[in-house]
Parts: sequence; C-alpha cells; structure tokens
Amino acid sequence: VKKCSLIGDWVNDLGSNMTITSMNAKGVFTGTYHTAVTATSNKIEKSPLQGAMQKSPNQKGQPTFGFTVNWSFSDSITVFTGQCFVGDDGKEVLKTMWLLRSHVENIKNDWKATRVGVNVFNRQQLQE
Ligand code: B9F
Repeated sequence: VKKCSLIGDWVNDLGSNMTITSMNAKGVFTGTYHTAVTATSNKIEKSPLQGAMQKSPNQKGQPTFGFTVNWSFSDSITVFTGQCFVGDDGKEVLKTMWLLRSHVENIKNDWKATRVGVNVFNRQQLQE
C-alpha cells in the first residue's frame, strides 16, 4: 500500500499553497504557508510553519499530524491538525481542521478571538 508523505507542495480548497521542506527522524517538520485569503487589507506574505507528525508503527502509512503557522504579516496565529490519507485512486489528501487565534486588546474580547474551520489539501501538480 502506498504511504502518505507530507514532504512537498500542497494546495487547499481555498487556493492556499503550503510547502513542507524538511522532516527529521522524530517527525518534526518545517515549511512555508502562502494563504490565498485574508480577512483584512493586510498584505499577504509567505509565513513559516512548524509541525510534528506521528511516527508510531500503527499509523499504517496514513499519519496524523499538527502544525502551527505564525503569520508574518499579522499578530494572529493558526494551528492545524489532521491526517494524511491515500485514496482509492492512490492520491494523497490531507484532511485538516484549524483554529485561528486573533490578537484582542483585552480579556473582554476573548470570546470572539478564535475562528475554526476545515481545509482539504491536495498535492500541487508539477508546474511546466
Ligand atoms: O486573515 C488572517 C488575518 C490575521 C489578522 C488579520 C487577517 C491571516 C490569514 C489567515 C488565513 C486562514 C485561512 N487560510 C487558509 O489557507 S488560516 C485558516 C484558513 N486556511 C482576520 C482578522 C483577525 C484574524 C482574521 Fe486576521
């Protein structure tokens, strides 16, 4: 059975691009995230991500993982968690959920500081 690898270029259902560049023996990885969307007029910049992938033997080549994107153009931060699946067509897909934490001025605004959602990532097709 084909195994799922996180290394490489991914695009999600919003059109955001993610590149996972390195993974060490412990499953710790790094990369960059280029969001296609932003909720304000902020200029979007590529932002760093850091994460960890489960390497336990019972993951059957479809590992669970989590990563943090530290937005370089705003004071907010997003965490993603998900699993890498190999479909019947042999194609890898990352099914994730995310929490986006905004900076708020005071504790009274804490209630509205977190957004939640889902993203599905497919491997980026090779460019000409
Ligand atoms: O839009 C976010 C933002 C932070 C401060 C001003 C704007 C940053 C980009 C988040 C991108 C999210 C989506 N892109 C993607 O690929 S992360 C989850 C989604 N998946 C608006 C005001 C405060 C927070 C949001 Fe902001």
